[in-house]
Amino acid sequence: MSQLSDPTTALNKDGGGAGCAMPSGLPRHAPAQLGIAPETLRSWLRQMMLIREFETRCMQSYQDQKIGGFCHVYIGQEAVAVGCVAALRPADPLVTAYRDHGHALARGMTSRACMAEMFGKIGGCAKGKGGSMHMFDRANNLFGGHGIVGAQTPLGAGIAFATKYMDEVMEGRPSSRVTLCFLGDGALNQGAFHEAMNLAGLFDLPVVFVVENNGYSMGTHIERGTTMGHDLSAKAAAYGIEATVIDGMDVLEVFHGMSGVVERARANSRPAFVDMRTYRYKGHSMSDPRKYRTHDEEQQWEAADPIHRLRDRLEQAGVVDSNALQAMTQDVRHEVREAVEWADASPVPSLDELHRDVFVEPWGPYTGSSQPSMLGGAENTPSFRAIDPKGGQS
Ligand SMILES: Cc1ncc(C[n+]2csc(CCOP(=O)(O)OP(=O)(O)O)c2C)c(N)n1
Ligand SMILES: [Mg+2]
Repeated sequence: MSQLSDPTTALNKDGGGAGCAMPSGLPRHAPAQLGIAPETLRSWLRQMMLIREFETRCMQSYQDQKIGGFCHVYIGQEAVAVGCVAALRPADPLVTAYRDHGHALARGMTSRACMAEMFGKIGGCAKGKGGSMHMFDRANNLFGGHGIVGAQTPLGAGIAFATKYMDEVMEGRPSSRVTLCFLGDGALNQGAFHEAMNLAGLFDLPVVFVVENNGYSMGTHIERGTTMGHDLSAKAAAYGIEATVIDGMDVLEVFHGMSGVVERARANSRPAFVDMRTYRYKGHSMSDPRKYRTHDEEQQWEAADPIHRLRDRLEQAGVVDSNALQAMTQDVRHEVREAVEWADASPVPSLDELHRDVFVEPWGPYTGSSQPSMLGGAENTPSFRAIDPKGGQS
């Protein structure tokens, strides 16, 4: 079995039992300590449990044909989203790929808005027009959910350029925000990713590219599809970008490791790259029969379960007891069950929603004319000068 697909190697090397198998020459973060407030630790456990319960109910709802289209669940990877978001400030932007429900919930989207989006209903975060792969939450600085592999990487660089420009050029102060841009290991082979890394390096953009390295792109193992799959830091070295390897099955490791990476990116306004070692327990999507990996491999990773790991540590440290755990389990179940009912009851978007929210509409709403209104063809063409900069039209 390869090193990357062996959790016992990934979790037990490097002393202390908690670090990933570290390729030499990489910066190492300190071993995780429990130096975190008990209520914060409990909230991380609850968030991870919420994501798993949410995903489990999504799978059921998909089978019940309440959810259509593609659906990629995040079960097994919960510690990554929760630990990374905990290392951010609320104003730091986040952009990700299509396996995005966990990021949305960790960032603060309500279970209702997330589930209604899954169901394609108007109560969803994108009014049901995006679905599973397009979770957006402007209030929580979540810029999607993107279905084209690697498409979010230039967006991540662009968002970091925008925040840096706003801070440094428009406000005349140091760059203050760090963008987290998540991608799968499969996206490493997209040209867009390399262009984004190049520009981020050239322009000193404060963006952290977090590779959720679950070892597979659909059914292809990383070593079959990606050069230097055993040491992804080589990709970053080519662009002069610092790389860090983090054990993504341990939320404490993720938080401690990412806190250092994010704060260095903030202080120096420089990009960073993280090889986040993790595993997805389920198939690539709901239609994946999972014939490309062994049951033995899956079981080994499941034994390193991120939720059980935190739960056990918190129990040992006296931060939770069995009553508290039971209450948390019930609470999370109730929240997700209620979200499913709410999503089910929410109306579908009306037909006129088809033309809304597609482009910014400085020339007014779509009128149905075959001639674009800005060319002067439509009867109610507003002149450019009549546009109110505050948003409405005079
Ligand atoms: C440009 C492009 N090529 C191919 C696909 C089809 N596709 C969807 S997901 C996927 C695998 C990506 O794997 P990875 O980046 O490792 O993410 P994971 O599913 O493991 O989270 C592929 C090839 C796509 N969506 N976009
Ligand atoms: Mg992958």
